Amino acid sequence: MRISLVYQILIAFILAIIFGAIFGEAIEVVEPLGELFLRLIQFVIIPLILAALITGVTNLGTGKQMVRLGGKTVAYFLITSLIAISIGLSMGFLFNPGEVADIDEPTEEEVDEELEDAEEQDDDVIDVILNIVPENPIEGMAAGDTLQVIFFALALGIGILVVGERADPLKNFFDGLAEVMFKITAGIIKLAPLGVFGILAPVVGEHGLAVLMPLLVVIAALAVGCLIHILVVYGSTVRYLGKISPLKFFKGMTPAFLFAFSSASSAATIPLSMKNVQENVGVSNKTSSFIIPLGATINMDGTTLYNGVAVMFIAQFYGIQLSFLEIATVMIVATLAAIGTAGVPGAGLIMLTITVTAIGLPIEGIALVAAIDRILDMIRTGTNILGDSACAVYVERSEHKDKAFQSETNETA
Ligand code: DAS
Repeated sequence: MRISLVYQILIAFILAIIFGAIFGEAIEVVEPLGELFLRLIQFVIIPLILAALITGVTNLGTGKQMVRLGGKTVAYFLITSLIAISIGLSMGFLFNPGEVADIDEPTEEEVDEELEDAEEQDDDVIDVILNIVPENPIEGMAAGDTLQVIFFALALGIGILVVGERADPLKNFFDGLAEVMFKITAGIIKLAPLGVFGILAPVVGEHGLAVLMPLLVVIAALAVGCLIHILVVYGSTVRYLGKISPLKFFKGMTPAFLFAFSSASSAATIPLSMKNVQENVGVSNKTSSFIIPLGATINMDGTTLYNGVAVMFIAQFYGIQLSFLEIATVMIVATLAAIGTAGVPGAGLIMLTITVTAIGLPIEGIALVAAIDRILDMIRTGTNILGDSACAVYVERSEHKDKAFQSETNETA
């Protein structure tokens, strides 16, 4: 009996939690399994993003369609990010984590440890956005800078659209490269259950309840906020804009969600997100090739929501009353910083540095949440990838009206 990938990943996810809880830090022996899988994903991700995006753009048809579809996509990303930061700030008010959490001030060494990372990231929002433009696209690709690869791919794709027929050989090359990369990726994805187990079990083993308990209120505030955002914003998107059943969407996206949750990397989840949104939800390759890689890098609702919760937590912990202007600044800075933060593990903590600095909160506050950042990152990343897929469903329906979702197959991935 062949168990579909959905259930294989679900079983691996549950086993990882059980084995991690039973064996504690000893379970780290399975870490190489997770490492191997992540390396295989990193091996394909840059050429996959490049080819998928260029093909996604060049197959959109005309430049006008590209502008219309791109406009809808970015507008959706910005609106849902603003909703996310509002929910995050509200959860901060509601759960009052800064008062409730029974933790001490971070020690000098804890602060220094976080500050050196924070100082490395002493960019402000403008620098972070400017960094999207590669000084040298090949260098950006070699460095695995997904934001710069996306900028390069969009420029090439638009260039091919503008040049037209004379660029057909280039268009055909990237169509072929995308096809080959999808095939290679499909083979790698079959190992996802092993990857989920190898990545998640050591995290569960390392983060025993002792580490999590004192900050459980922060985890709860983020988890409830993300659940509300997922059910209300994405549920409404697929139901009223995509005109498909939310149940079908959430079930279809489960493998990608579980992998994103385990790996805490939207970029590493791109292949599985594309497979699930195409095969289980019925979004066309054309729409998903454009939106999923783009969204995995510039659309991070979970991370933006987390910024709202964390800013409130730090302000409350240090007894600082945020003014309306400071709250408005957080909303704008967090939304913009999400565009410039790549979908890799820990990106949210970097973004928090930018947000905290922007309103003059004590930067030491970063150290307060650093210990449990991996757990918070899993929740944020799972939310991030669902936002990308919900956007793909909305755009698919709005671009293809009644012809949308015809590519769906019954088999779930
Ligand atoms: N891990 C990031 C991602 O891959 C999210 C984050 O760090 O907030 O989306």
